[in-house]
Amino acid sequence: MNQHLQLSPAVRAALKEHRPVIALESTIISHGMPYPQNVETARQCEALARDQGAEPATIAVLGGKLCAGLTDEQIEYLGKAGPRMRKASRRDLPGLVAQGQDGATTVAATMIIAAMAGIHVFATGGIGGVHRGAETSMDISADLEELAMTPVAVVCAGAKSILDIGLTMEYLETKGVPVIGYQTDVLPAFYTNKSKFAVPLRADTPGEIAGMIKAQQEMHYPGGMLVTNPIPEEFALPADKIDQAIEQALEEAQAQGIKGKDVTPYLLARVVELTGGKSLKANIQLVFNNVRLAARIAAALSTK
Ligand code: PSU
Ligand code: MN
Repeated sequence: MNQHLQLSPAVRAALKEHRPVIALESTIISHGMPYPQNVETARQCEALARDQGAEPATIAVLGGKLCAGLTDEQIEYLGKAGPRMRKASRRDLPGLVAQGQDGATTVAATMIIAAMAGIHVFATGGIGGVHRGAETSMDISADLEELAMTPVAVVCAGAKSILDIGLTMEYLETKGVPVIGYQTDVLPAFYTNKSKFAVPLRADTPGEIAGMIKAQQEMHYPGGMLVTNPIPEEFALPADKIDQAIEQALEEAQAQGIKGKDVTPYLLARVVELTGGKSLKANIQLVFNNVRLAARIAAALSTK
């Protein structure tokens, strides 16, 4: 095992016994949602995974250790710190490890640590992507590069329109990342269950997706996979309302000169304010939905 990795006893045991395990990220806790809903959601995700028979491995860097499987206290610590916590993506890991520091891991960093631990399935809400205006800002999330090189299947609710969804799909195509629509032919758009973009590949059962992961593993070439899972209809937000809030948040971010790793957290928090908390409710429900699917994929994979 990698010397920097620290598995919780429960995660270690589940991996050893080849039981299903799913990774969960921690930037969503510190930067993706406000306190205390962030901590409640993180704990409920863990409970939901266990209900479905999968061991949850929430991932973060703590004291320079790459931790997979956190205690309730550690989750509380990340959630309370909120945006004061370091947001840790791929480029941040060597510094945090060498200096013995803490960081909440993005999708990219969580994938790296999950892969080191031998975890193949990961549930989150939304991934980073190509931002609107990227042709001048060059703001393209490291999450996309990670999907191209690290063998973890990430279950998300599609790309949200704070990103340029079309360019994000083009980028994933260039990088050779399989994008799968779970029970859908169109790419879901996070708060809404439809976008105007087609998904390249559809799968209707967790077993089918597990089969694709297995095939990818057997071919031994680098890369992960993106599974897009539409938000359940009853929790979806009306597209025009959410788009209006996103437009306004984007304009404000630009006016205030928000850049780099601060862009996504700023936009998410502002959209929560502008929708009077409705986007947060939808966000929580879509994460639960992704945890359920990831657990079922991990269960199917453990029998292959
Ligand atoms: N999208 C969300 N919620 C989140 C994030 C994205 O709806 O919490 C977080 C994830 O951790 C993702 C990161 O990996 O933001 C992407 O940040 P950036 O765009 O700076 O790479
Ligand atoms: Mn960025």
